Amino acid sequence: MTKTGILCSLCLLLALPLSGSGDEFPERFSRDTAGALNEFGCLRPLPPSGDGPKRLVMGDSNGLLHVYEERDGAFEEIWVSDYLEGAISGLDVVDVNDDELLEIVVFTDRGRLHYFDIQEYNTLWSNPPTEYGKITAQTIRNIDDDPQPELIFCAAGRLIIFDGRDQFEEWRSDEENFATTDILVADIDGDDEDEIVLNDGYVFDARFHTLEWQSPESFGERMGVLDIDDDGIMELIGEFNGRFLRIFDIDLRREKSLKP
Ligand SMILES: [Ca+2]
Ligand SMILES: [Ca+2]
Ligand SMILES: [Ca+2]
Ligand SMILES: [Ca+2]
Repeated sequence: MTKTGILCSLCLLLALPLSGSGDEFPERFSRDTAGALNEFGCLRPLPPSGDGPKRLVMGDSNGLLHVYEERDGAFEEIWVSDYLEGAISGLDVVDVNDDELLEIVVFTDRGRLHYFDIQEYNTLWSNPPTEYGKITAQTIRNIDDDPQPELIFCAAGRLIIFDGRDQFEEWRSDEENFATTDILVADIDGDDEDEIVLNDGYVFDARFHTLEWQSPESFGERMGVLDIDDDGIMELIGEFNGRFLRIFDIDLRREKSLKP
């Protein structure tokens, strides 16, 4: 692969939506024309209905969810939610309840979870207001034997695994001091089982939730994975201060040596 090819792959990996079940962003939302838009965690494309216009869903820091529709080359707001009790800190468009329809799943800074349908934007479900404290990081993936995805998030310093369809907490960590702001799920040690990686340096087995490694140092603010030495095992690539990249061999439990 050329140097440019590797860079493109890196950018793609770092910029991919968390679960990727929604439509792709329109072509013109590239880095060149729209800045970092398609890397934002609170902005996602919505699948158009039939041949209908493109739509976007965006959650803002005032706790409102907006849906925009493309009209004559620009976007216009066609729906806005009620106040969702807390700044919206993450969202995804995913079939969260395994009924073969996509939902909008919203996480707020103050521990609220909300599901919306993508036709009329009705609220399908919300968790109780005081169930969780501050949610600092989240992702949605199927990490066990049941077909529905799990919501994997850090709330009030704990790692929580939450069943997406039946809406109950499957597991929570004993540790309650995580300062996690990014969560990644991938097989990063080559044993064919996924790990849950917290960017503040913790690696859990995704299925059994055992702590596999506590790194003495953070993995950066954002994380991506790519096998860059063709050994069949993903390397973890962490971004620090919004720019600097460091590469970790999680299977060897250390930063990768890249000296020439
Ligand atoms: Ca669904
Ligand atoms: Ca599952
Ligand atoms: Ca693994
Ligand atoms: Ca590798």
